[in-house]
Amino acid sequence: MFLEALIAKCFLFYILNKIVIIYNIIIKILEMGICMTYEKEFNTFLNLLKTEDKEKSVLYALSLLENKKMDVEDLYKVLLAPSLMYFECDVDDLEICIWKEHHRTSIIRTILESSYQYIVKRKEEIKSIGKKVVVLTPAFEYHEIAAIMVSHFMLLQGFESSYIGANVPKNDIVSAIKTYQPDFIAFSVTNPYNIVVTKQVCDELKRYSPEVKIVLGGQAFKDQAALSSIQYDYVLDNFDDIKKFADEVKA
Ligand code: B12
Repeated sequence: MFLEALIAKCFLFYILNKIVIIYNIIIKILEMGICMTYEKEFNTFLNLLKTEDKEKSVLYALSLLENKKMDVEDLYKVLLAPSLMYFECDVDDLEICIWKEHHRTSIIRTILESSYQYIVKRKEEIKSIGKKVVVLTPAFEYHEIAAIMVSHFMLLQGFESSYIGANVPKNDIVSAIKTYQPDFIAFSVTNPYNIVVTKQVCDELKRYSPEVKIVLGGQAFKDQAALSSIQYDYVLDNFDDIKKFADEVKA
């Protein structure tokens, strides 16, 4: 009797847990406006990604830009970012899931780099705001998709933006700052373990190049406590914040 009650309780807890997870995913997707405007495109893209057909996935995403069904900003916000953020593995074997995730990332990355030509095409309509930004991820941080997207969003907002890579050691950051003399340096940090290294770089920048304003973003800073030890000037949460940031710092 006791055992049956315990099993029933566990089952109920399991179901409730799943409902909460699904609810959170739906809310996040709703927040990003997917269900409203681009539901069909998102589902088509996701189904192609699930088949792991790189050729079809890349061509489909680029056709949306080519046929002006979406602009670069919406492609990133509505298709590319969510397809990684909400990646769900369809098998139980963790080993398989890892390379499946890597494969999907490689598809997204190809689309991301190919979309650059559409930013170049829009160059004439983009008004320069007279500010330079260097975008990167610090040493040990390999998650770079958001950083590349951020750099592209910055270009679209009129910044002169240079993405200098992932896993960039402190000395290379200092050297890039000396060479480019940017107004801003934007860090994308995903893994909370990399807060320590971010703090070290920010301390150094504040000591030797205080004129360069530091912008932080990424999953590592979702927890406010992570920011308490770091010297920074701006913290941004998502791509929409980049527009607000550009409006604020325009020359
Ligand atoms: C792809 C991926 C990888 C790839 C990255 C490849 C690449 N070239 O970038 C690889 C395979 C390398 C990888 C490795 C690892 N990963 Co990983 N990875 C992911 C995954 C699936 C997607 C990340 C991504 O690109 N998302 C898309 C971008 C657009 O979204 P985003 O980063 O959240 O960015 C948003 C905001 O944060 C913001 N933003 C981010 N940066 C900035 C900066 C500025 C200035 C602004 C304005 C905004 C902004 O804008 C975006 C839109 O809102 C996530 C899953 C997830 N749920 O996030 C796991 C995930 C991030 N990885 C995770 C882990 C644990 C790892 C590993 C430690 C695994 C391991 N044991 O080896 C390593 C760590 C490697 C390292 N040293 O960095 C965990 C992190 C958990 C945690 N919080 O600690 C996650 C969440 C998976 C999970 N559910 O456990 N990973």
